[in-house]
Amino acid sequence: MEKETCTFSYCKKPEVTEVDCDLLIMGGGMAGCGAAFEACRWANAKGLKVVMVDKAATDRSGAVAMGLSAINTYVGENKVADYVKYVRNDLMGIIREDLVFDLGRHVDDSVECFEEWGLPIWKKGDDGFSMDGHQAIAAGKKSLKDGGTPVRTGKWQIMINGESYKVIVAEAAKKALETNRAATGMAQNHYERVFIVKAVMDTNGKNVAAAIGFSTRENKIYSFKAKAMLCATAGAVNCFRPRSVGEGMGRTWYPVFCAGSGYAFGMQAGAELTLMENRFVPARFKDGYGPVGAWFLFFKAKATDSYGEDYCTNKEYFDDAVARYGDYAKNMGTAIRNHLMMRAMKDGKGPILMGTHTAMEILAKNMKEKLGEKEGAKQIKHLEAEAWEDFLDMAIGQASLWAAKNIEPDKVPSEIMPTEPYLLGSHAGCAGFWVSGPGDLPGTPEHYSWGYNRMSTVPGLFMSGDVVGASGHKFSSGSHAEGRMAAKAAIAYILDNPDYKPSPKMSLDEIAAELYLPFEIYEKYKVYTTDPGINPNYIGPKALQARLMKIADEYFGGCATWYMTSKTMLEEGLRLLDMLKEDANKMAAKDLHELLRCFENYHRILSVEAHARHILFREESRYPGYYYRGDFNKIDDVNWKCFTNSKYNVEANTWEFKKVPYVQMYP
Ligand code: SFD
Ligand code: AMP
Repeated sequence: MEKETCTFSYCKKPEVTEVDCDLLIMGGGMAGCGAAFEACRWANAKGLKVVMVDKAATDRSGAVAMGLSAINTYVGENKVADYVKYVRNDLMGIIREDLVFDLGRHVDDSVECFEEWGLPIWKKGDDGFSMDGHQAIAAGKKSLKDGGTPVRTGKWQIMINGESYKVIVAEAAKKALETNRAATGMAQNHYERVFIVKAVMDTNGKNVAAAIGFSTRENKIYSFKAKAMLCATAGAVNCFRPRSVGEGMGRTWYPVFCAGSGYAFGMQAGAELTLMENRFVPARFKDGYGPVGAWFLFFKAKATDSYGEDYCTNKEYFDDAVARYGDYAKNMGTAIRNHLMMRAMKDGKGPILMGTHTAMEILAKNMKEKLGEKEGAKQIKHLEAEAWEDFLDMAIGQASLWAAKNIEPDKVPSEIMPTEPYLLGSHAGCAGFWVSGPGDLPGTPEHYSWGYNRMSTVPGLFMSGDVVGASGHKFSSGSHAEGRMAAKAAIAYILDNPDYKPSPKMSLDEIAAELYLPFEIYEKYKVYTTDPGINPNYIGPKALQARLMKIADEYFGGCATWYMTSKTMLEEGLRLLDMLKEDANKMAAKDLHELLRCFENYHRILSVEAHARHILFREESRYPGYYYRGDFNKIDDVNWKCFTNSKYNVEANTWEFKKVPYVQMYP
C-alpha cells in the first residue's frame, strides 16, 4: 500500500508552536492535577517551568468530570499493610506491593487536602447516624485532619457529596500553575483542549525530548520540549464493542474520551508495560452503567439471579471455581464475583437483579426500630435522597434510564450485568507501565526500583494514575496522590540532570506533516466520490473504530464470546488488527473533531494490541470473570505467578516479552 505523506498541497499548514519547559504534565485529571499541585511546590523555588496540557477543559475533564459520590481509597484507621493485602487478593495475587504500600501511606494527605479545598465529606453524627457533607460542615464536625470520623461504605471507601469534586481539585492545580508562572515568568503553562498524539525521541536515543499534539479548537499544533515528562492521561475505553448501541452508543461506564493515549505514548517511547493482559469488566446497572459499590457496601443491597438465589453462594459454581482457580476463588474478589454471576447468566438464570427495593425496606425497618416512627421516617427520606443522589453525582444517565424504564428503585429491583472490558490501572484493574518504586521500603527487591519513584524504564518519563501497572485500587484519591509522588521525583530527576537539553529527532515541519496527514488525505481524495463519507482512498474515524471494536469483541474476549479467547482466536484477531494498523495510514479527517477521533483510535489500536499480545503470552486464566483462555482455563501459579512485561519497538513494529519475578513483601 502506497504510504501517504503530507506536503500541505491540499490542506492549510497549521501554526506551529514550540513550548520549552522543565516538567511537562500530560493530562489534567486526578493524577495530572495532583502532579501540578505538587510539582509547583518544589519547582517554584528552583525557577523550574512546569506545564500542564489537557485534551479537555480541566475543570470538567477525565473520569471525575461528572463528579463522584465516594472516595474509594482512604486508609484512615486501617493499616497500610492490610490495604496491600486487600489489593493483592482482589487482583489475583500479583501486584507490586512496594507501589501499593507507598500509595497507601500517602493517599490520606490528598483526601485531607480535598476537604480543606472545599469537598464535603460525610461524617458520623454523635447519634451514630451519617451526616452528609453539608450537614457535617453546618454542624461544625471536625475535619478528617483534625480527627473527624468519615462515613464509610466499605473498609476503604468513604462517602462524599462529590458533584464538584473535579472542579475543586482542578482549582488547586490551576492555582499552583499560576504561582509557577509568577516564579518563572512563563506567559502560559496550562494548555486546555490540546490533544497529545505522540512522543518524539531525543537524538540521544534514550530520552523523550518532546510531546507533540494539536489544538482541538484552532489550526495550531504544539511541540512541548521538556527535561522530564509525566504521563497522566488515563486508560482506554471503546477498544471493545460496548453493550450500548445506536443513539445510546456514547454511553459507557469509564469515559469514552479515555482513548489509551498514555499507553500509546509510553509504547512509542519504548517504555516497558506490565500485566497489560489485565482488564476491568465491572458489574454495572444495565444500560445506564451506574456503579454498584455504594449499593453493595452502603445500602447493603444483595444481587441475585431471577430465581432469588445469591449466585456467589451457589455450591456447584463455587466448587468449580475453586477447582479451576484455587484459593483465589475463596477471596471472592471483584473478578470472581463476576465469574459466578456469569455462570448464572450462562445457565439462563438471568436477568441478574440488584435488590434496591429490599435494601431500602430493611434500612427503613432498622431506622424506625432505632429512632421511632417520625424520626425514622425523616432519616429514611434523607437516605433515599442519598441513594438516588449516588447516581446523580456520578452516572447521571442511570437516573434518566430509571425514569425511561418506569423503574422506582425503592419498589422494584434493577438489572445489573458485566460491561464490555476497559483497560486501566487505577480502579479494580492493573494494566499499565512498569515503574520504579520508592526504593525505601524494607524487603524491596532490586528490580523494583531504579532511582526515581514512578519513573518508567525510559529515563525522565514518569507515570501516574491509570497508566501505572501492577498497582490497582488507587481510585480518584490514590491517582491524585500518585501524581504528587511522581511529580516530586520528576523535579528531583531534573535537578540531578542539569545539563540535559532536549533535542527532538523530528523537525517542526515533520511534526506538522505527521499530525495533519489525515487532513491532507481527506482534502486530496474527498471529491473522488459523491459522499465524502464513503471513499476507497481513505478511512474515517468512525469506520476505523467500528472495525477495531469488532475485532477486539470477537477475537480478544469481548462480550460477544462471554470474554472467552484462546491462542487461535488471538492470533487471528492480531492478524486482522495488523491490517487495520496498516489501514490507519489512510485515516482521513474533515475537521479538528475528526482529527481528534482519528488519533484517539490509533491510540486505541496500540492499547488493545498490547492487551491481546499480553493475553497470548500469559498461558493461563489469571482473571476469570474478566477474561478466559479457553486453552488454559485455570490459574497456574507454578508457571505464571509472575509479572508479564513487554517492550514495543514502534520503528520495527516488533514486541519483546519476558517474565519478571513477583516478590511478596507483606505476608
Ligand atoms: O463508582 C489527555 N472512579 C472512582 N474513584 C473513586 O475514588 N470513587 C468512586 O466512586 C469511583 N467510581 C467511578 C470512577 C470512575 C468513573 C469513570 C466512574 C465512577 C463513572 C475512578 C477514578 O475516577 C479514577 O481512578 C481516576 O480518575 C483515574 O485518574 P487518572 O488521572 O489516571 O485519569 P483521569 O482522571 O481520567 O484523567 C485523565 C486526564 O488526561 C486527559 N487526557 N490530555 C492530553 N492529551 C491526551 N491525549 C489525553 N488523553 C487524556 C483527560 O482529559 C483527563 O484530564 S466508582 O466506579 O467506584
Ligand atoms: P464500583 O461501584 O463497582 O466501582 O465499586 C466501588 C468500590 O466498592 C470499589 O472499591 C469496589 O472494590 C467495592 N465493591 C464493589 N462491589 C463490592 C462487593 N460486592 N463487595 C465488596 N466491595 C465491593
